[in-house]
Amino acid sequence: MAKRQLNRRQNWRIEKVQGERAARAAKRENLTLETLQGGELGPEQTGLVIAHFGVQVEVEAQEGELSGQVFRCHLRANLPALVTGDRVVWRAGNQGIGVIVAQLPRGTELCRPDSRGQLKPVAANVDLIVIVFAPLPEPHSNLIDRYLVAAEHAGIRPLLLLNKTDLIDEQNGVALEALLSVYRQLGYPLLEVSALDGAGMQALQAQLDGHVSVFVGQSGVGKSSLVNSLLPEVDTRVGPLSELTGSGTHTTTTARLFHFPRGGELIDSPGIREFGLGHVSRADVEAGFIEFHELLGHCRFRDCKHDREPGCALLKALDEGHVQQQRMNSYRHIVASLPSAQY
Ligand SMILES: Nc1nc2c(ncn2[C@@H]2O[C@H](COP(=O)(O)OP(=O)(O)OP(=O)(O)O)[C@@H](O)[C@H]2O)c(=O)[nH]1
Ligand SMILES: [Mg+2]
Ligand SMILES: [Zn+2]
Repeated sequence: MAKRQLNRRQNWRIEKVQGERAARAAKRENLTLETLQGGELGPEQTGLVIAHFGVQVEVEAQEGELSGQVFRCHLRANLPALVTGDRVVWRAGNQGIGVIVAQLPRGTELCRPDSRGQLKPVAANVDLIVIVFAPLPEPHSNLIDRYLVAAEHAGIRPLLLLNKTDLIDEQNGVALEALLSVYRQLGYPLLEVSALDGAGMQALQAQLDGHVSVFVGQSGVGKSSLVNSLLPEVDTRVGPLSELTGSGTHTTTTARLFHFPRGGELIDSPGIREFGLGHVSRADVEAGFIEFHELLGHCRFRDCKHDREPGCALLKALDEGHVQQQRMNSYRHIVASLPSAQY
């Protein structure tokens, strides 16, 4: 017992020392910033984060004579993690590097947990999530469904986008058509394009005009290629697929925002391996399956898990073909992957 108390006291001391050390470091950092700026900072003004690199972000000025120009900025130590699409208050520095003073409230926020389960925003203030997939790398409906749940959870409209239609052939055509038909039946907006030969690109542009969109999806589906096709002057980096596995090679490493000449913005994001939904509840997952909406609340048991319970409205709908088997499997897969506390 005595030993444990001692440990606790020791822990407390360690935490106190570490806290003091962090505070000193933060103070030092702010001091460095002030010296860096020679104590002379421009007036506070609003800006848009168009990319971020660890401790620095790229901010586009939105006011006055600097409007439209891009500046590297440091972050004040007390600021929350900023993300592409964030609106901020910043001050220009006389050494070319500015300082972010404050983050303005986000309208929307697309989040996902990182590999350690910590929730990380992916993009802020977008109103359209474009879920990109392709014949190659092979699409996974479960990943698409996860994005749809995340979109619903964030209150952001989704658009499904099949890229690389030039690669559709006899081998993959049937499976692709089956995949598309699942989402067509659900009424999701769906476009088919090819960044390579330009097919369907005008229809895509029409959907994006005037919106703030983010391209998401597996690495290698062609998100950056689509950006280059839509905005030829941009020339963002595109990478080959792995010859061995046919999967993407994670070419884009940071989300970046681009403007459309006729209004609207587009954020290209790095491809992902998997999309964890550790931050949502079982009810959120249910709400993310739009075909469940009118069924929820009609099961015999209020806490129905839609597994094998008698009188389950979802199982009945599945039986009658109103819910597609693939989507039910996907729902179960996602729920089974939730941390047990949210189950
Ligand atoms: N055949 C064909 N290939 C395409 C098309 N669009 C992109 N590609 C190719 O797909 C590969 C991956 O393209 P990227 O644009 O780098 O893919 P990405 O989704 O941005 O990948 P990450 O940045 O890693 O997430 C490249 O070799 C492109 O040339 C298309 O419409 N048709
Ligand atoms: Mg890319
Ligand atoms: Zn049920």
